[in-house]
Amino acid sequence: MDITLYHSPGACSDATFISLLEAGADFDVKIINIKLNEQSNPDYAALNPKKKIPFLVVDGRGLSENIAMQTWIAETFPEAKLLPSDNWEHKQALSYMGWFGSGIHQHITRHFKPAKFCSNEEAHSDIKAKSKAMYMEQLALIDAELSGKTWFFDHYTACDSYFFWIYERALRESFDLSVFEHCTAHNKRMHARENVQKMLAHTAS
Ligand SMILES: N[C@@H](CCC(=O)N[C@@H](CS)C(=O)NCC(=O)O)C(=O)O
Repeated sequence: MDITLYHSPGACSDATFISLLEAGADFDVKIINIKLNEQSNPDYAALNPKKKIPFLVVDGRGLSENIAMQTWIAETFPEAKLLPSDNWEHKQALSYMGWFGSGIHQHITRHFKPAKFCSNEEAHSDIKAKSKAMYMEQLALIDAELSGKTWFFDHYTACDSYFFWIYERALRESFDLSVFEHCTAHNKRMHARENVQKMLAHTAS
């Protein structure tokens, strides 16, 4: 199988990258640096007209959306157990990842780039304040979910890979997340994981 991950270091493709490593997949990484707006380059836009990262190409076929990629990785490499086997827990895992992707990611994006959503500069500080408050509200819910747990389920899953990025990206917006003790402990455990360190080393190189 020929697998290529289109990745921008620090973007939500970090989560896909970690899960591919956790799965033991043999894959190539192609860097599309969103800080340089490379997702808008004609060659990349032809491949992924959504002009977003991550994008996964498997044997010539492309897949967008982190939740779909995470599910594909888990189901293609079942021995890694990246999704729970119990039917209800499996759906709970999809629910978590759907929440991360559509219920939380957007708040970080609005905080990072308010100008993308509103041309009135005077409103930007308000957008930032509100998006930060909405992010923090969601994190409080996740903190409660993680209470007493090592991972989202009784073993490591793709949800842990994905949440790592949700937490880390907010740190780069200078959000003080120390109030969320269970999320913070989860982040520490993630940093101790070999595959997270490998992904971060790839980013740094
Ligand atoms: N719905 C997509 C969102 C992907 C997304 O927003 N990626 C960001 C990086 S974290 C991106 O490509 N941003 C570039 C842009 O919006 O121009 C997913 O879940 O994979």
